[in-house]
Amino acid sequence: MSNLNGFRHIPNRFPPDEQAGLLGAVRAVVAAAPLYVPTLPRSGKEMSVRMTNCGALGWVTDTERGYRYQATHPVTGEPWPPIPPMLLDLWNEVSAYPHPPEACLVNFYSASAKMGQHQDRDETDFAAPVVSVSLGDDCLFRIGGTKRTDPTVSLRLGSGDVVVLGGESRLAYHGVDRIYPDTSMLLKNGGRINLTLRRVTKP
Ligand code: MD3
Ligand code: FE
Repeated sequence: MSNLNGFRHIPNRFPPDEQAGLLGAVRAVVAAAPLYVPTLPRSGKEMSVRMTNCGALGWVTDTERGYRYQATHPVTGEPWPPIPPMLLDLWNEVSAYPHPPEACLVNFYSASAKMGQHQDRDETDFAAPVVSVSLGDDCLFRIGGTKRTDPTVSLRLGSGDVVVLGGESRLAYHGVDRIYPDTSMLLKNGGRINLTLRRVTKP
């Protein structure tokens, strides 16, 4: 694997009872900050993933203003709700970074949703890792190197899995090729939730 130093996959980091606890916290976040339909800069093309955030800053995209972090929901104009304590605890355990995360992006995938290969580079502090939690249906995740043409590896992420993207993997291209429907009972109506904890600004 090229450029995957700093990549760590922790299968089943959260047992089923803690997954249910996290899901409850995510439902409270979504009640305060509804999922919205992100659109690509300029083209206005809708992404298939639905998004919201918690934390001081949220990652958003819309046609007019493009990719950015901001302190308020792009539709309601309200501040984002706080990051749930269970996720702050996870960050303290796995990030090896001495400052708290500022953003937690919540991605919801229906059975047909995907995320194309991209780099996460809207943050100004790449010293901190990105910490990801998967809930619900399994997905096929694919990660490459820091160049779009680098070779990629695919891996299946299941409910309760955690992925830590630090070091050289922090700027690796990555995406979600597919969802495997009906592979988890956590979400009554199926689908997948991904939570990503991020440090955005330099402390
Ligand atoms: C590798 N989310 O929100 S999580 C994203 O499953 C995103 O929703 C995917 O890519 C998802 O930007 C993948 C795992 C992940 C998150 C951030 C990364 C992998 C990463 C940052 C750098 C390299
Ligand atoms: Fe990403």
